[in-house]
Amino acid sequence: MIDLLKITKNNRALFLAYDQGFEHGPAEFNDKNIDPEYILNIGVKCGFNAIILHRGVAEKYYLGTSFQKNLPLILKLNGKTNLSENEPLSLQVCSVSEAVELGAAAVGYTVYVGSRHEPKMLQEFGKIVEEAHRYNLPVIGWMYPRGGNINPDDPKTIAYAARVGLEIGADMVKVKYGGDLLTTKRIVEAAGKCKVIVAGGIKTEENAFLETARIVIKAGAAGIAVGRNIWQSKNPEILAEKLKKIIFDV
Ligand code: FBP
Repeated sequence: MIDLLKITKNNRALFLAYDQGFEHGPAEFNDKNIDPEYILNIGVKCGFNAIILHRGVAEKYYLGTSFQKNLPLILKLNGKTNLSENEPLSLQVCSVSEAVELGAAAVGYTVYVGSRHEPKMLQEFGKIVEEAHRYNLPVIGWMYPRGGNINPDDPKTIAYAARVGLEIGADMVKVKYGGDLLTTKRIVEAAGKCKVIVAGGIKTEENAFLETARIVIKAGAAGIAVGRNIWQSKNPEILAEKLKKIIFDV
């Protein structure tokens, strides 16, 4: 098995997601968080286990800087804008070897499970798993049900997507929240030895977000990958401290 030591602590993880500039566009940003350096500073100061970036930001703001010494990188290898049609297809835009050159400690790839284009993404993801594992790099699958008649929030479909992550060889899957304790437990069971990280989602009232984090950990997930709830917060440091208590103080 590939070890996840560089991006976890006691088998748990808190990741800072900052791939939204690609996936959602600058409409998500304000004057501060549009600057990748602001986000990288949060990542270091708050002790995140890793930051999730696309290649361009990694190359221009991370590579060869002090951030690289203090904050592991998860490099996203595929991406799409939110301007595309409702049968999403996200293909590879960066290679595994380039991720290695950029100092990545792990790579990530989104599969829109259930999309008409699912076979292309599964095939590409399978090749990425093979290549990354040759470098001993952990692979994280963003396993998101999407497209056609799919309900992206149906916990059974999320569990199916998580299971596909295990079957295809991912070391971790990043999934949307299942909605409650029982459904999240089932998602974790479905993923088996493939660890489960739950995505943060849109900015939510802080106490409600922290309660979700508690449920996620109680259900046996390894942690959370949070973006907007942290960097759209007025006080990211305080929220990150609270999240770390929930995730790491077992
Ligand atoms: P957030 O915490 O901001 O939701 O980030 C998690 C994430 O998975 C990002 O990595 C990704 O860009 C985004 O959500 C995708 O969101 P959506 O599936 O809604 O486009």
